Amino acid sequence: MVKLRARCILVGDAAVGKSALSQMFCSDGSHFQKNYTMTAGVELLVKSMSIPETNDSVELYIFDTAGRETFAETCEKMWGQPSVVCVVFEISSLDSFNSCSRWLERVRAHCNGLQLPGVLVGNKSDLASRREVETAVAQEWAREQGLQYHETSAKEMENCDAPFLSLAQAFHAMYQDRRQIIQRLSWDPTDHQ
Ligand SMILES: Nc1nc2c(ncn2[C@@H]2O[C@H](COP(=O)(O)OP(=O)(O)OP(=O)(O)O)[C@@H](O)[C@H]2O)c(=O)[nH]1
Ligand SMILES: *[C@@H]1O[C@H](CO)[C@@H](O)[C@H](O)[C@H]1NC(C)=O
Ligand SMILES: CC(=O)N[C@H]1CO[C@H](CO)[C@@H](O)[C@@H]1O
Ligand SMILES: [Mg+2]
Repeated sequence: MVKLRARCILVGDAAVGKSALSQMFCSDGSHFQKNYTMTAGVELLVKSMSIPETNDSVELYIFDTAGRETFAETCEKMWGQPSVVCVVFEISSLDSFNSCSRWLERVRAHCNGLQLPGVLVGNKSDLASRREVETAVAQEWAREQGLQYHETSAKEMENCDAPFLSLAQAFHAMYQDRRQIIQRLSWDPTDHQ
C-alpha cells in the first residue's frame, strides 16, 4: 500500500472554468460557483484518489492558478516543481484553445526536461451549440503533446473526475515503472546465479 503525493498545476486562460472544475471535483459535485470570481493568485485544493485495482492512493495537491496575465508570473513562483499538469480551455472559445501551447510551455519550463503526465480539458461541454473547437482537433493536438484529452462540464457535473483520475493514474504508473526498474537492478544475495 503506497500513498503518493502529487503537485497538479492547473492552467489556462481566464474564465475557462479552472476554479469551477477543481471545486466540483474536490467537493464531489456539491459546489458549482455560478458567478465568476476571478482567481487572483493560487488556490490550493487537496483530494485523495484511490487507484483502481491497487491498494494505492495518490493525494493530488491542485494548484488552481490565475488565468489573468497580470497574475500569471506571480503564480509561477508559487508552483515549485510540478508533478502533473492540467491545461484547461473552453470548447466555446477558439482563443482559449490557441493559448494552451503557451500555458503548457510555461509549466514545462519548470520541469527540468522531465516528461510529466498531463491532461488537456475542454471545459463547458454543455455549451455545445456555441462550440468553436472540434473534439477531433483538440484530441489530435493533445496526442501530439502527449496529453490525455477530456471534455467536461463543471456546470452539468459531467466528467469532472475523469481528468484528475487520469492524472493520478499516470503519476502512479510512473512510480510503478521506476520501482520495477530499481527492483530489477537490485542485487538479491539469495540469488547465486
Ligand atoms: N456553462 C458553463 N459555465 C461554466 C462551466 N464551468 C465554469 N463555468 C462558468 O464560467 C465562469 C468562469 O469560471 P471559473 O472557474 O471562475 O474560471 P477560471 O478559469 O478559474 O478563471 P480565472 O480564475 O480568472 O483564471 C463562471 O461564471 C462559471 O460559473 C461549465 O462547465 N459550463
Ligand atoms: C489489497 O489488499 C488486500 C488486503 O490486504 C489484499 O488481499 C489484496 O491482494 C491487495 N490487492 C492488491 C492489488 O495488491
Ligand atoms: C473566455 C470566455 O469566453 N468565457 C466564457 C465562458 O463561459 C461563460 C459561461 O457560459 C461565459 O460567461 C464566459 O464569457
Ligand atoms: Mg479561477
